[in-house]
Amino acid sequence: MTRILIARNLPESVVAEARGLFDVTYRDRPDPLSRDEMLEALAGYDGALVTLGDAFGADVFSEAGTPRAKILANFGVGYNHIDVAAAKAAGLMVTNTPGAVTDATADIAMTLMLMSCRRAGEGERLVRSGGWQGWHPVQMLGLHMSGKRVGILGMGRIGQAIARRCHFGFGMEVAYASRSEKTLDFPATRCASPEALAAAVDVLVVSVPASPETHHLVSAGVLAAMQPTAHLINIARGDIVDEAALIAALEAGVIAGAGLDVYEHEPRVPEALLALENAVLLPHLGTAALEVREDMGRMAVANLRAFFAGEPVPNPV
Ligand code: 8YV
Repeated sequence: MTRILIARNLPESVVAEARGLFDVTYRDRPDPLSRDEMLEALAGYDGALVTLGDAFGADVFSEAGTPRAKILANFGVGYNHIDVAAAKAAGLMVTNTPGAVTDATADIAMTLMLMSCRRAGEGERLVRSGGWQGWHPVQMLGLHMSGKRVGILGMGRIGQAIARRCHFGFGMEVAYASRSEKTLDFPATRCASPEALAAAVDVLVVSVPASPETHHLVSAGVLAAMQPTAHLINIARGDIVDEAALIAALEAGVIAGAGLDVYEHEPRVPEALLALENAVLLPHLGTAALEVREDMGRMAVANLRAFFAGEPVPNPV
């Protein structure tokens, strides 16, 4: 029977489904695979269901030689922790879970946008500290989102879901920067570069996949192009934003605020960022809802099932 490693704790229904199809070894733990465990996953199993933090770099594949494993089914849409070219060279297919993550991730973008623009994190800390002196007409004034301009950096599935929420829900004007012109069912202006987009909007949302090309795409220069009243939101991957430059921009008032769900070196969040009142910080909650994680798990298992049945795999990357 096909041997599958499930590398991380998952919703029970997903594990049960996988057990119905395969000889499953279930590593019911929250921490990523160690290097030895990655090598064992490649040598001792036909395939593995892996996720964020399981760092299958080129070095792991070269040490593994000719692996037994033929597929890594990633639980998540982002697969920047896997060197896909090296995996393919070692004879492995990589799959992911697009679609299942879209709405939940867009919702977290809106959560961060509202929290950052309306100073909700700061307000909650004020109430909890016992320091709130009572309502007054000019207390904690934030940025009113209705009618403002939102810039989507990366207009893929998640970017479009965010843009739709902004346009239809908040009456915002949408602009975007993307490698290709998109056909959209709502009005949106395409900007020529991240800098041009940054300069044109009140809220800039990072929604591009992580890759060597997008590393530090939101640079000190892009931040400097933003308005001092503007907010940056990142729900993609931490290293797309130059975190040190962001901290400097928030400290100096180059931008008004930031809402982050992801960090350059997760789970490490720099002290300087923790100290900033104008930063809203979430612990990578993008898809953190049971039914979403179940859908992601079902997609990952469906990729494994199709692969071993010799059928076309639904979500190859
Ligand atoms: C996942 C995500 O929950 O799907 C993604 O790429 O960023 C998340 O929301 C997690 O990162 C697993 O990939």
